[in-house]
Amino acid sequence: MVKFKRNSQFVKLIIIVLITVQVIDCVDRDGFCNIDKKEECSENLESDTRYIFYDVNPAEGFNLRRDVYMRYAIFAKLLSDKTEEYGDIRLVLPPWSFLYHWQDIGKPEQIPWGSFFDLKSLQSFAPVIEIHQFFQETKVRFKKVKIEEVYVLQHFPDMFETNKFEDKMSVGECNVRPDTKFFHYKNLTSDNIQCLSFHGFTSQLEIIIEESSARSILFDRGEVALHDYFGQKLYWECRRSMRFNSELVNFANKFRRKFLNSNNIDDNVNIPDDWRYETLHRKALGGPYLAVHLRRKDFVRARPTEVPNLQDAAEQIMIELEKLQLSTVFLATDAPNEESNKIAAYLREKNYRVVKYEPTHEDLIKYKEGGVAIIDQIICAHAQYFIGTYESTFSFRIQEQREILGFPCEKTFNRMCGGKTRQCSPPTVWKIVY
Ligand SMILES: Nc1nc2c(ncn2[C@@H]2O[C@H](COP(=O)(O)OP(=O)(O)OP(=O)(O)O)[C@@H](O)[C@H]2O)c(=O)[nH]1
Ligand SMILES: *[C@@H]1O[C@H](CO)[C@@H](O)[C@H](O)[C@H]1NC(C)=O
Repeated sequence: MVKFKRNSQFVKLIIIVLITVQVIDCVDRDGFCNIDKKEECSENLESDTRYIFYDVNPAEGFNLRRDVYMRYAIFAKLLSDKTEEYGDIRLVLPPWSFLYHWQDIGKPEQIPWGSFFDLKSLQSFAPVIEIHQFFQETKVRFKKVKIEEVYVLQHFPDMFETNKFEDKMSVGECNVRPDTKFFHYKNLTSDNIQCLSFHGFTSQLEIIIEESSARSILFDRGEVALHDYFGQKLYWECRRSMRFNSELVNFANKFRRKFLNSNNIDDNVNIPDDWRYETLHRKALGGPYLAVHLRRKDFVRARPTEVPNLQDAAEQIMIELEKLQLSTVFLATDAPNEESNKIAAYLREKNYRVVKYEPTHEDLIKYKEGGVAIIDQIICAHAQYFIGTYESTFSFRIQEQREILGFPCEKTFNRMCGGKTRQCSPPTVWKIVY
């Protein structure tokens, strides 16, 4: 993302300083420890455990990261079916820090997955662990852990020029100078970092696992590798296992009861405690409200023809409320308050009820922006009818949730239209598969 002006002396100097610092940093010092030197590092490391790490381009948001998780969870699940060949596979979950859209609080928070998701449920699909469990398992008598092999995935520069779309990978020159510290931990590093030009599916990374004897491998820029099973049964199993943290679910359910007259029994969205017992049905009714996810901020600039202006958004919402014979809209949005207040004012003027979840300061500290986003998503997922924003991964995750809950497709795959005509193609329908 950062572009250096090569002619600037100052930048050159900075680069030299940075390189020098990094070279010094790579030198093996006392206290560095290699995970495979078992005697030195750890008494508890089980001998055939292999840790797979992945990370994602820092510029990617929360909801795309959830999608990248699925690629690696499925990958790890399939590898873990081959214990004979690969040993005991564990996928180490990348903690959440410095997310692009989230407020920068000046320090990496390293939020564990359990804050947002139900870890047990994730583990009932794939052999995933939190990074603190990895630290625990590799523990004592050393200060730094080296990941034995790091592959920074990158696109082939010529991919779109040559149109050679056959699958391929090769270790080569790095397009971007890679980091030597991982997940913002000072004590997690590697002296074996390679760039892997890659075009293909996550499953093809199995070749690396196969040919390597490393006990810890990190795939950085993991989003470069694509889904193998997009939209298929395995994809949906993985997606269904991504149950949310129960505190967030309880909070959202309370909110539904209190402000939206919505509960699972009346809404007919009761799902079993364990995702593995879910079955296909499309009988969900949802609560007596329309839910709208209105993505604004960067989308207003990036997709001007797809995102309506505020008055237009309000008018589209009114038309839908009228059609549905509903009087309440739940509005989920990243818009600043001035904007969402304007929309609400248009609607209230016409006697519609506008409900928004506005987290208190305590909510934000407790649930963080990710938790707050999930609460909004849960509430949207339980509405009688949902309208999302074109090509927003935030909206996609809500649509998936509604597929899991069993809503008829036509009540889920709808979007706000931009432009004057208010006519736009409907979103792609990704139906759940069992
Ligand atoms: N609470 C809340 N947060 C939102 C909403 N819409 C967007 N956000 C925030 O804005 C961020 C950006 O959206 P994401 O969908 O995660 O980012 P992304 O992966 O780049 O996806 P796009 O929406 O496709 O940009 C989210 O992570 C949320 O923190 C919303 O309706 N409610
Ligand atoms: C590395 O640092 C983190 C936090 O700073 C700590 O939780 C973890 O235990 C450390 N790991 C090791 C192996 O010392």
